[in-house]
Amino acid sequence: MAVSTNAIPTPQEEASAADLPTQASSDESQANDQLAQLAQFVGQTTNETLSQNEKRGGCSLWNLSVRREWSTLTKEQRKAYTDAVLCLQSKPARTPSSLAPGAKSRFDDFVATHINQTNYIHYTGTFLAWHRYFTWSYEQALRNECGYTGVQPYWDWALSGLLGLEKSPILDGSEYSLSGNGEYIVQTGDIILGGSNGLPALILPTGTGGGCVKSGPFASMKVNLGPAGLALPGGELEVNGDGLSYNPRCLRRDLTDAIIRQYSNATAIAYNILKPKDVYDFQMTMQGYPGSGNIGIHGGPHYAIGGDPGRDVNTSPGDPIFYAHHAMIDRVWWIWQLLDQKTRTGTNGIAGTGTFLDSPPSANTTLDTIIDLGYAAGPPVTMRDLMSTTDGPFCYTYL
Ligand SMILES: [Cu+2]
Repeated sequence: MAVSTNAIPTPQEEASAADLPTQASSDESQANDQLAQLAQFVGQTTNETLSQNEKRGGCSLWNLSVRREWSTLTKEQRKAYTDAVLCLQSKPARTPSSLAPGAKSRFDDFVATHINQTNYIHYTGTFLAWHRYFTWSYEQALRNECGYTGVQPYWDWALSGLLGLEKSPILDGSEYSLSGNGEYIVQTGDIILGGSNGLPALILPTGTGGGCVKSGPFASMKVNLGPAGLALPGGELEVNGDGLSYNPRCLRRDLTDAIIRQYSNATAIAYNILKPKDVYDFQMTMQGYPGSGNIGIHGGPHYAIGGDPGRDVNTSPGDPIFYAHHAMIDRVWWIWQLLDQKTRTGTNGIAGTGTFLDSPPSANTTLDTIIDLGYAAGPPVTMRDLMSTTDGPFCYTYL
């Protein structure tokens, strides 16, 4: 068969800054394409800067690790990840029981640290960097303490919105997922957030589960800590003291497609990357401006998982999906940062103070602010160390 002689071989498509989208498409599939284009461009940028100059932590193209979406992992890779999580849940805690009697395992050390610091790491200047360090430290624990040789996977929420949560590879309940929905139970009333500080309450629907998770790798896991602020259907808040005592119970989930589709679809993600020009707007859009009626792309998946500890901001790392969710949060931040690397990985890439919505008022977060994960992991580092995924202690990128 003859081949046309004037056929020009298609060159490997190089993403250029000039071709990047500037505004989120309201069309879900176009927004997905925009996100892929942005991720490709910043991935390229990451690789270029790595080959150009020396990085503080010695990060190079040779030791760079690549975080991937759950559904792109092989079954063996998925199993290796959940096996390592189960291993972490079987190792004894380092947190003294005098501080957190409920922390029984190394997995719980992370939950206890998050409970302890909840009011200092959400709606603060440290939110993004703290959770970046937390997720990375968890990944390191899986690798160094449980023989995991893979990388922390992330969860593309838009994909789950399109497929439906229960049909998503990450939540389908199979042995190659992070377990799935909880058993169906009758739930009465909606989830009601806020409304106590003069701002309008935000109403969220319940989902299709609500009971204990009964299949997949985490079918028999015990949630030991919390709750410290669990939103229950009907509007009650369940609090068990400071959340640090021993309170073993099953992992509950209440998968809610309507929530993930409304708040964390591809358009919302692209909007969160393209619209905010400063980090204050970026992180507030992501967490939801209080009173705006929007819980943001960060809140969406937390509440779409639902259940216990899914609806408890304090105890949420008690559900193993927390880390894949926060890897995606980190990926969105990584994309946003690299679209204006100089500004967004330095002083001007930080906004906010050390307390939840600056209440009570506290000092501004700076590059010198110290982040300490307590007994979960160490060492304490400064914000300066956490602003780049390749220049400092970290050496990873995202596909
Ligand atoms: Cu958090």
